[in-house]
Amino acid sequence: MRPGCRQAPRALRDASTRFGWLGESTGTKGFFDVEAGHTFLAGKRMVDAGDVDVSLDEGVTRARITQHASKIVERGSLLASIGGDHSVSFPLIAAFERYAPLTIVLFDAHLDYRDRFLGLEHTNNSPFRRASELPFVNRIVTIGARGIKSTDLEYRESLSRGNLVITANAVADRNIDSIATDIGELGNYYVSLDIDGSFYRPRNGESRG
Ligand SMILES: [Mn+2]
Repeated sequence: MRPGCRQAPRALRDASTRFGWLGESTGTKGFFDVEAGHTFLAGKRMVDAGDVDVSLDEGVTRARITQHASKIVERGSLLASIGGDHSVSFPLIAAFERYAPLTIVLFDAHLDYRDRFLGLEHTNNSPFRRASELPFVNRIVTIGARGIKSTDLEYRESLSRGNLVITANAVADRNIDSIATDIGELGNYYVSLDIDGSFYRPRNGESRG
């Protein structure tokens, strides 16, 4: 049974045990990728920093996420955070103040930029709207927008703030270099990858999510 994204951290840990012996045998020598013909992460150490405890009060949970992420970011480590749903992105981004001005690169079918959802300020529909209100966030580049779940209001509000939205069709149709030119220099950036951030062109009748 796969009841929800809260299971993701555990599922990824389970899956990663298949590769545990690789890390053991290579230590910090890195990982050779046969397709890239390159060794990645040489000299780097990867640490599972555990889970953030979830409170019944979601405001407390958000504060804990920022607190835990800050400890990792402040020591200059690269933070990779996995799961729950997209609402975790706002408290995570809040930990990156030292990297101001910060650009957010979002691979997602949706903008997740609603001001309010069902009257609520913090949901998985709003993390990048809340992030856009942080004084050190420069702009948001959304890549792969598609489907009908983003509203015209959030789209217009995002653009009027100076954010960039590149649709999934544009990624499929256009030369990647010309898209990179549109995006321009990123400076410091935070990457968020949603599970539906894909660029293939759906066939007729296929769900667009
Ligand atoms: Mn999404």
